[in-house]
Amino acid sequence: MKKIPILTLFSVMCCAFGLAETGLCAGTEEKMKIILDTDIGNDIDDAWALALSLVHPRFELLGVTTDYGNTPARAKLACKILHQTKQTHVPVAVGRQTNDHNDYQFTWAEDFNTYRPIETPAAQFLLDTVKKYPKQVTVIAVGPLPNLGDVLKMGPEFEDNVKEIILMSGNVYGSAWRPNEPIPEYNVVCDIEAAQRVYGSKVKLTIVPLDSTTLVRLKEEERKRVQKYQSPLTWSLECLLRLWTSNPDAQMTLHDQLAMAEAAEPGRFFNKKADLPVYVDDEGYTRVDEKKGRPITVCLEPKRDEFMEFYLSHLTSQRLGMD
Ligand SMILES: [Ca+2]
Repeated sequence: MKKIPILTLFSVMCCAFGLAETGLCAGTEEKMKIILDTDIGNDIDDAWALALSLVHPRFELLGVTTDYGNTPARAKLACKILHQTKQTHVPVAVGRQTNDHNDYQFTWAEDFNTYRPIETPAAQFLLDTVKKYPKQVTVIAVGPLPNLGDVLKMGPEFEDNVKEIILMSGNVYGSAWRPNEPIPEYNVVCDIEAAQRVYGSKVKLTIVPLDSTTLVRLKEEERKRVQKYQSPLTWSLECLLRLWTSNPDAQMTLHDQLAMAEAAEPGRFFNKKADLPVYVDDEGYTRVDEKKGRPITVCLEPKRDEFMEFYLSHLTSQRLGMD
């Protein structure tokens, strides 16, 4: 009789009991090597996206690189979250600092030095890591793009060795904020030259644009579900959310988490994925143009409730740092 591998058997059982639908048995799949490139500390969604990279069983987080603005302060936030959740095997690399602005969330970690970033700058760390694991590393970038712009400028090795890039980036047709009126999206417009370099590279590229992300906001009862779970991770997320919101009723838009979810389970959370010839113009618009663009996968029409259940169930699936 042909033997069935134990992992295969477990996968079948997961499916039989519906666990595959939740993604909570995804640990049976091969791990996906990822680097998260983030402007954590600006909007609140970055910290909450980092959280998903820690708890989703499919991800093997090889490192966090901080991008744009006050990158050392951003790195302190990432380091403190990793410390609180006992994930200090994950290195944090500081990106090129472009200003010294002080974002509200920085106060949560400004005196934190227990776990420190590595000495290697972010662009070099990106290059070293993709060379160490050729064609195996997915970079998920959820901020402006100086680090990726810098590493692409360093020569062809990054392009040749990275597996793919997934961005929270751009605005193609419109958004919940401005239907049928695309705007220059923040992550693009902060460093247009870097964005042009990334969009114009030969790397396999997927974007989750404002068209989708602005449709996904956290309801108060969903926030309470995370709050009530009581883990080092959810305590950290709630602290940062309070610092970010001047108004207690303010809602988070889940821009960056949606890009992270697309990495975890490609296509599951969108009704439409289109390969479109996209390029970044000199004002920071992401334009569809057959002549100027190259094929980029654009994630549209998010399945808001399915994504949210997936996301919240993972945030409340394990208490990292308490065992
Ligand atoms: Ca971000």
